[in-house]
Amino acid sequence: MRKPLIWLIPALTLSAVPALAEMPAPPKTPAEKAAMRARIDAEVDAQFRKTDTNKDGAISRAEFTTVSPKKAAYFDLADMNRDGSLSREELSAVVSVLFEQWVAKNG
Ligand SMILES: [Ca+2]
Ligand SMILES: [Ca+2]
Repeated sequence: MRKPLIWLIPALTLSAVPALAEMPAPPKTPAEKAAMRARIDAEVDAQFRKTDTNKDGAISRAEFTTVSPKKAAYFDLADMNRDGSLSREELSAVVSVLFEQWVAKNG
C-alpha cells in the first residue's frame, strides 16, 4: 500500500520548495493563491532542470541521490508509478500536496 504523501512534508517542505519556505503569509484570496502557485511551479521547474543533470526529462535515482543525498529515501515516495524515475508530473503532484497542506495549515 502506498504511503500517503503527507509523509513527505516534514522532510521536503522547507528544503525542496524554497519558494514556499519564503512565503511570508498564506494566500487570502484565490488570486493570491494562484499567484503563489505560479511562483512555486516556476521554482519546481528550475529545481527539476537542475536535478535532471543528463537532461533527459526525468530524474533518475542516481540524479536525485547526487543532488539530494539526505533525501534519498524519499525518492520512492515521490516515484508514484514506480518506474524508477521522477517525471515533472510526479514532482508537481508532490508539490501540489505540500502546497495545499501548507495553505490548510497556515490559512
Ligand atoms: Ca535525467
Ligand atoms: Ca515515476
